[in-house]
Amino acid sequence: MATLFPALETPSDRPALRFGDRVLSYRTLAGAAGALAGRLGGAGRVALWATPTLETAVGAVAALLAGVPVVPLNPRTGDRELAHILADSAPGLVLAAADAELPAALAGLPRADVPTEGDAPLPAVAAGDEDPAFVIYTSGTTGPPKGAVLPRRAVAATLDALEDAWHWTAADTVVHALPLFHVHGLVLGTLGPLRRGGSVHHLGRFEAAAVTAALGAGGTMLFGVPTMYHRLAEAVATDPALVEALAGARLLVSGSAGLPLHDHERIAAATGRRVIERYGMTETLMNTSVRADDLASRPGTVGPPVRGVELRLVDESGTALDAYDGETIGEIQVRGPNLFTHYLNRPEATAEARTDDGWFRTGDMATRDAAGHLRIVGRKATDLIKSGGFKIGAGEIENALLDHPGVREAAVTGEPDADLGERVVAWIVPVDPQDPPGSQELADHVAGRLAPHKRPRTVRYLDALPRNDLGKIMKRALHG
Ligand code: MCA
Ligand code: AMP
Repeated sequence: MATLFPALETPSDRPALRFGDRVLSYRTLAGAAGALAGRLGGAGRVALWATPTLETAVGAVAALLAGVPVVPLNPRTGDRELAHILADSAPGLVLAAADAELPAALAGLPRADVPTEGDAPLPAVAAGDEDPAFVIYTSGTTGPPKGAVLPRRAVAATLDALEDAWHWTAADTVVHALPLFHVHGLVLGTLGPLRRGGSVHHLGRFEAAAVTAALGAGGTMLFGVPTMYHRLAEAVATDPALVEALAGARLLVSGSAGLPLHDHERIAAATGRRVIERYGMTETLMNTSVRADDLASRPGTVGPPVRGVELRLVDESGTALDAYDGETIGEIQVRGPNLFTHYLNRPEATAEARTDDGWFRTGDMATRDAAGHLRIVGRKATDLIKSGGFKIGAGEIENALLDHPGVREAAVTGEPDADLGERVVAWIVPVDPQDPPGSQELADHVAGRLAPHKRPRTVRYLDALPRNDLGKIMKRALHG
């Protein structure tokens, strides 16, 4: 296949990556990534210690140049989840910044420090379109996260479809503060600009002042999850510099969860700018987006399918709906070059995810209006929680909580949260009602085993969980 990064073939001194104060030009990126790529051939899969740093971006580019699949690791992953990901993906090497301290679980793996300078030539492209580019772990309703295997053509197809939808060019600088171990921050926010020959400006961590400065310093597009736009919507009331910065951006893009209308409205009222939403999923990369030239469309929709994506709504029997009425609700199913190939080591889950004729079942429920614009209204599975834009399975948290010696029974649900969209709530039946484990202790327990973003933000104690005649926990009764 053709290279994923044409701009590396004729390197220039234009900035490719900026992380805080550290900047790498296309020339230096090509030289550094080329040097690392030359050492990766035959490594099998490589794990990438995905701190929000230059090194993570260089490491991902190097592995893609070498045709070696990348398994991004959340550097905050707890011990149990990390052990699962390592056992499941069996990387042959870990890529990390030279100053990164790696946990004991990675000590047995050879390590390659990611360089940020070098002048090696690019390796010849050895990988094909269907070869894997990434294995990205994503939560399901039960059990540990599954590794979605994303082929190189899916990465190329999705980024090129967004070029079309967003009029994305080499002149754009994408500003963001997203984590680099998921599709949003890594594929869209980092590889996206590099595929166009444009720039990335990563803020390190999300803060309104940093957004203001980066947009003021030449940023043209802002990518964020709704929690970030919610915080900006709060801030615009008292921050004229932020208002000016947002008003001057070419495109404000939100995704990973739905952006509430109230936040849309507050940002539009203060800045005169419309935040556009796009809808994607780890397994499918991007499915739909409001187009850059369609800023008049109503907030709250995620737009029509992007180029190359076939999309249908189906009813409960799996029959395709032909309604374009903005009312009839069906499950979104998609087909196209943007799709993953399989879940690593999970043939049954892979088979279940698709219909016999190759449509991927997203589990998201939506309506579609006369113009073909989707409005997402919910999810089929109540056991999937979206908090801060992270997908979190209730089952994995329940299992972690049940490992705590003070917990007899546990159920996990999501509750609406103005900042996070949804908040993880744990319902606990303690072993000793007189001396239950505290909420902070349970949050630390989950954060240490799984990841901090999966920790319960609220813990409620019960004498017993509501169960039906078959003994199944009735989660709907919990909130009643
Ligand atoms: C708190 N912390 C803890 C604990 N409690 N650490 C260990 N144990 C604990 N008990 C730490 C955290 O690690 C963090 O450290 C700090 O305290 C604050 O964490 P937290 O409260 O969780 O942060 P937050 O304010 O809730 O974060 C909001 C956020 C974040 C920044 C918006 O949710 C975020 O980055 N979301 C992005 C999600 C995303 O990229 N999703 C894409 C996947 P410290 O202060 O040092 O940081 S979806 C996708 O890819 C699809 C394809 C799509 O469509 O996009
Ligand atoms: P993940 O599996 O973490 O990649 O998350 C994918 C899920 O995020 C989708 O299945 C949707 O439920 C949700 N999602 C992503 N973008 C949007 C959006 N713009 N509006 C509503 N939900 C979204």
